[in-house]
Amino acid sequence: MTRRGFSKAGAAAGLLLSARRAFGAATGPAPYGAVPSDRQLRWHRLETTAFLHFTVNTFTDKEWGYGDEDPHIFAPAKFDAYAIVEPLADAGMKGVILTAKHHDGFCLWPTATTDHSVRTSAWRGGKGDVVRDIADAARRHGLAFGIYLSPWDRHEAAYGTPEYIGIYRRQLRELLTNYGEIFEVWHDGANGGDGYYGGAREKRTIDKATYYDWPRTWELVRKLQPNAAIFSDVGPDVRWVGNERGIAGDPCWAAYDPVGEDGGPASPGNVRAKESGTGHRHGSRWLPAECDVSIRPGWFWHAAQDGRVKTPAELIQLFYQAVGRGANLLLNVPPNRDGLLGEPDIASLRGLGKYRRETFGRNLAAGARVTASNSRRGFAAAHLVDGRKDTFWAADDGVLAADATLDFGSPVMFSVIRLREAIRLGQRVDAVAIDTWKAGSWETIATATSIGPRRLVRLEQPVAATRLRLRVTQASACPALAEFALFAEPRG
Ligand code: FUL
Repeated sequence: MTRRGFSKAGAAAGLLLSARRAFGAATGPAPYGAVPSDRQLRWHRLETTAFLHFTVNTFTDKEWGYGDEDPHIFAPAKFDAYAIVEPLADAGMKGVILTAKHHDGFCLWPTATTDHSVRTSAWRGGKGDVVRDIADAARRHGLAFGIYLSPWDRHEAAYGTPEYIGIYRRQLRELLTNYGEIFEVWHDGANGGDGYYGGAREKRTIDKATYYDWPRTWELVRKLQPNAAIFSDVGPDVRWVGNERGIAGDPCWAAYDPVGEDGGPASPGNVRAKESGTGHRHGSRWLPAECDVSIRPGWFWHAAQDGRVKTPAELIQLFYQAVGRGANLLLNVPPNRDGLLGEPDIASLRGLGKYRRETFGRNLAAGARVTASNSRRGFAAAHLVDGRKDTFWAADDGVLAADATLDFGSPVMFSVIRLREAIRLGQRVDAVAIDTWKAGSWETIATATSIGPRRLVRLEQPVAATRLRLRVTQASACPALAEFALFAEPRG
């Protein structure tokens, strides 16, 4: 900008400021604490995504392949990516992450970095590409596509030497340049140990803190896929929740400063997992939790587990324990040896999808008359029920407890409450209570702590109310809430 342009802009800003003072124009609250990046905001909106664990293990009945598997055993005769993704989309999944390479080192795409891939298998005469097919199917069903690339490679002879880091990065480069937009890159923390290693059949341990030189790998991801969220035990965009049961802490704060198991610096594979579930209330980094869990006991498909697929009711419970606490749910549904999802898995996914559509299809609080104990000018409490995510109710600076009352005119029956903060401004609210007006006084029906991108409160019984009050009982900065919604679960 030229100096003249600059002073013109300065004058305009000054005018705007004095106009604001004169007419009392709205000024939003200043952000509080850690705030999300645009990349993280996009990731939050996904809420539920699916994981596909699929590789040679599917055919050997193992969870961790040793790395000496013959590529020919990978033979999913009826593989149909479109059929795999359809039930995921029906369940409301907004993205799908594929194990492009698991610890056994077998690559599901025809990589130039190794012969240990679909290219040397008999499947589709060596011309198949699982990554391509799933990426295309995901897009056709409107889902984002992401990749899991195991850092630990039990097949590769160079594993444990600096040469392997080059191979890993070349594999990433192939995946991040040839398959369109990638929404998430998943680096797991299982690292080193025994394996085939090109025939050495030995144990190799690596220094988790230094071997992979993660900052440089993350730079590569940023360069090739600037919109992709990077997941690991320590982020940098999304953190592991600290368990593989799909359950977030309660509270679950989006902010987090990961610490290593011994209290020193953390790295993927070395994090105090028990703190990852709750995060840190006043942590310095916005690093939200992702809850990864399998629909079956194992991550990979095993015939013996066909009878142990989680029921729709169990998936719904997980949805509340993850998504309802502000985390994202990453639900693994492993393809079988045919290269399709199993019937019991599909049935449970359909049950989840039906429940979500029937419950969340209609917001019963929409259009309620809303008043508040305190509202900042331009940030009225009516924004809680306007159905928009970009508008919000905010209190004046310094007001840390405030309430909003919703009047429906006639009784409304509901069993789920959804709250959302205006998270661009950070996580500000510490605790809330919800009351209904009953026989002349307020009665508390629910309390909750962290909200962040969302909080779902599922009541044990449906409640009928004509008037309802949301009380922010504790906040670290004036509250800024984008949504208060009510839903009725299907009966029976
Ligand atoms: C872990 C792996 O060891 C498991 O096999 C699985 O992939 C899980 C999601 O991550 O680190």
